[in-house]
Amino acid sequence: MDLRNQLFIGGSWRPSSSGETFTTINPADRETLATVARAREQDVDVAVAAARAALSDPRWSQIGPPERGRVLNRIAGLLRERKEELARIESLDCGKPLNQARNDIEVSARYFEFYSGVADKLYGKTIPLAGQYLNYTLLEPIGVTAHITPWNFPLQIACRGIAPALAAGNTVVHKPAEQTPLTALLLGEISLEAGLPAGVLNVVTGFGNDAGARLTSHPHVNHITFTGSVETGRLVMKAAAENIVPVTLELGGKSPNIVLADAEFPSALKGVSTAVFANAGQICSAGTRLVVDSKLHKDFVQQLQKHARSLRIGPGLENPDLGPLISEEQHQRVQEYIKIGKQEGARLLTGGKVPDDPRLRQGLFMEPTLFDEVTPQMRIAQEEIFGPVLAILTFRDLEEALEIANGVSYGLVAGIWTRDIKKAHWLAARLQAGQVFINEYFAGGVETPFGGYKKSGFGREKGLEALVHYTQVKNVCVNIDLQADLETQQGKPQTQSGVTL
Ligand code: TXE
Repeated sequence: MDLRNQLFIGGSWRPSSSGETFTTINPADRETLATVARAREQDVDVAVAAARAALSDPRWSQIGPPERGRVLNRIAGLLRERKEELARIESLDCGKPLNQARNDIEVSARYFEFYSGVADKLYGKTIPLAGQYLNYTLLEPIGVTAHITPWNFPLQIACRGIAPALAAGNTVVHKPAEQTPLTALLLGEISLEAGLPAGVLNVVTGFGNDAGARLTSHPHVNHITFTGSVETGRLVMKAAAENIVPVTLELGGKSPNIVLADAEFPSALKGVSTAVFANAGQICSAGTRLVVDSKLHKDFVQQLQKHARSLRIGPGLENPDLGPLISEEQHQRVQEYIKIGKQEGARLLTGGKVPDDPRLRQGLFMEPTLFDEVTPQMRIAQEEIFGPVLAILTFRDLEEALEIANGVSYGLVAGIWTRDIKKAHWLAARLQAGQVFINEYFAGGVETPFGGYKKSGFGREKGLEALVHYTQVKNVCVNIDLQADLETQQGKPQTQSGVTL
């Protein structure tokens, strides 16, 4: 694949300053897919300087919100035009089934479309004050925004942060995950074609410990949006603290699907399966814990087992149900957790190994895996595995279901399956999760606020809520008291007012 082996900085392509490159593999066969430039600290510095210069470039700062919106809308259009090409590249680079990759590109386009419509609606307020004042607020861009993204939804997650940042008039430096750098580079190309001025979006492909670390500690970065692991999130936050820079962190989860005895059986079954097996379980909001009423447990699990065994595994381009895992590390990690689950005494119902199919031998595949008789304190019930592994737990009453569901350090998403609206809302009100789905999972699009409680992070992305991260409020207070001026001119004594801080 020819992806120039270059970084996208200041609207043009350039090799990394050291001339170094690295390869990205196809996880379906471990073959090299493409070679890309490896950005080091120096390259990040150049990218940040380009983004900083673009902030005051009149081609960006003066074009006005409607035109900014139009440029974003053109990006959405070009993403759609190149949907098939981008989806195939995404599928090859991260292993996901082609249809899921097609959806990723459509959602990426939606992010640009949605935020393009917001660019000219970032209104301030007028605030009535006592006395003769005109007081108003302005929403200004925050400056250079850094975006560090993971490999599970490469283009979607990038666009989730970049589109609102641009809509609000910021500039961007994006470091995609080293495992999946390809579509980010194409987004750079598309943005230029759409008329985004040079330097407004910069893409530095590289690794976390040098390029990523430099970006998060750069003194001219004004906001950091990070999606990834808790461990790296902590480092990002520490780096940001040095420069007193705000961060938005989305750090994964251990989300429960609570199935009550009166649930509509087939849709709950389908929902629970999709929640854990889509993208081979490599989703921050995957439903990786099934918390099922003990009365329903036997039947439900039997059906789920049958369903899991019927899922097709294969290379993403063949459009299977499950593609490969992203990397050797992730493949090892999932197998390690399967070992831990067995050692902890959970009952392996199905899966738990690399598929026997010789056709899949070269790839990083894992069978869909169900663990029954899991107890809440087991590591496989507490820790994020990031693979197609479901931990099954049972409950006897709603209080217990809630206690299990909330009994982890994460709080990203939760699913509830029941026909009883009172029970559903009783749970929804008490669940510690940024998004709650009732008789559904993964619903909602780019419009709905998304983010974590507890260690799943903070700040909300998507929807109008995201814009708060990419704007800063300036309050302007004007004294319009003509009478006071008159009295001062006449030499009347003025009383000194107090100070409100
Ligand atoms: O994540 P990292 P990894 C979870 C999931 C997975 C685990 C490890 O449980 O098994 O994390 O995955 C960049 N400064 N999630 O190692 O390290 C890195 O280059 C700045 C959940 O891939 O967090 C990449 O671009 N940046 C998650 C990004 O951080 C650094 C999605 C994510 O990598 C850096 C992915 C540093 N010091 C993994 N070190 C979700 N929330 O969806 C790394 N990076």
